[in-house]
Amino acid sequence: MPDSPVPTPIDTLLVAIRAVVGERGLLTEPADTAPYAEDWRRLYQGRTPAVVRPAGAEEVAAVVRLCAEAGVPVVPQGGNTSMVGGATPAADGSELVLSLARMNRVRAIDPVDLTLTIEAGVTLKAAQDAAAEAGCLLPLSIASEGTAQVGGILATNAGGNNTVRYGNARDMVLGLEVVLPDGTVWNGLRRLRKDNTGYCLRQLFVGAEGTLGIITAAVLKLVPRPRETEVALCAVASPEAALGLFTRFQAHDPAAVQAFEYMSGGGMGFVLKHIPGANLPLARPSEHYALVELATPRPDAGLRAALEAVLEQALADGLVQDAAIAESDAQRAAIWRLREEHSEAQKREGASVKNDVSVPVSKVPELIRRATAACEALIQGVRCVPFGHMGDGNIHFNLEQPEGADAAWFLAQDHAIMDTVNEVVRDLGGSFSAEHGVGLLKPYMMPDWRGGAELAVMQRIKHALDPRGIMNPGKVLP
Ligand code: 2HG
Ligand code: ZN
Repeated sequence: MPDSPVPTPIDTLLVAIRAVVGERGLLTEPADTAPYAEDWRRLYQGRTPAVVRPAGAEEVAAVVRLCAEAGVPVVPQGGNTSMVGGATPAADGSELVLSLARMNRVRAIDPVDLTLTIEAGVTLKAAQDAAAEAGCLLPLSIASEGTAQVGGILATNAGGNNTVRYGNARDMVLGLEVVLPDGTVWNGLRRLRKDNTGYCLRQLFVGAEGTLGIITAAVLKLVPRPRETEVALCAVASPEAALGLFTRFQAHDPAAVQAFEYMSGGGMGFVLKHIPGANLPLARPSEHYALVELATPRPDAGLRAALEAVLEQALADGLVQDAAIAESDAQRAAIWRLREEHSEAQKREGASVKNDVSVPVSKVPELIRRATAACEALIQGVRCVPFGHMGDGNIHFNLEQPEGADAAWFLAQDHAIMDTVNEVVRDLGGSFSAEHGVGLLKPYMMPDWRGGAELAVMQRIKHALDPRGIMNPGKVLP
């Protein structure tokens, strides 16, 4: 009789994990695990012996405890929409992926307290819908909201379209439930507006990208549902004109501006070319566009009149060349789609290098001009595709490969491109990562940008909470 194979330490660990999560909670077939091992951008091809899918926080805790004892790293994963490889396991197959997808219950909504208690695996879209059903708004909106999950959104402190008015994911968190790297569950699901009791632990886990623990549930702040919403797409003469338009809306009523986005003619061209059903609601294409959304919970606020008044004056003054105001929910969605499909359209056009950067809002036009000139000087024929959240100073200064160029050749220059853009960003007092985080892509930038006391404190915190280094290794810290 042939000898039965000697079980490896991973086999032994998986037997113990299976006993915790059951058959449904463990994927080990390569065909099943493959989608969890690659990032959305396809920058990182990882490998994993298993994807663990626990059904609750206690199961997550038991799995993490087993992994800690075995010294096997864990990569927490939500909707796997990271732009920086933040949820991708290493290529050597040494790390387990822990998916939160089965933990997808809305636990409670309180329209008086304006709170939503929710598990990590709920998609942002489902969370928004739950809030809307209760007559409230969860004021966080990102292009990947149909797939991205609440746990990942909090772990990465996602920003998105409404930061100008409501802040980032961090600003919406009242409480958290977290599984720590030793398998302890910290239940901090408090829903208090005031709670001044020592270090603010929840904010430590928000933005840590799963390197300090696994967020399993959260209490989020809601706001009253808008009663009037207006959306307009404007052709503008320049980034400076877009900024001018933004300041006019802010001067008119800062409490009404819910989003203010910039798009370049190049990016819009990719959307019109690659996204089925995308149509420009303007007479002709422009080199620059602004999308504005106004919203208010006040009844009879007269937002439409305000929008028209600001736009008419801006047209008369030459800031705006043409504008389309949405007349229905369907038209509002169609205008937003032109903006939200930018990433997908860019992916279909070819290889791209992304720079998710921020500068003071007043410096956005200068960022666009200077980074465009610097990148065009660096790579002949490169196509600059700046777009994004002008109202909060976060521009996706993305670059598309020159037409007909080799994708691998272009991608091999990603550090040179990112460093070129970052030089301008630094000069303007900005940040090398505005909302996508650091992930696997940008830890090499950390010593330069966050070195000295800041990085040293981060490393001490990491070591204190995760002395064995099993939580999402290789991400964030160099
Ligand atoms: C967005 O704002 C996302 O649409 C993705 O943050 C941006 O693809 C990108 O660079
Ligand atoms: Zn964005």
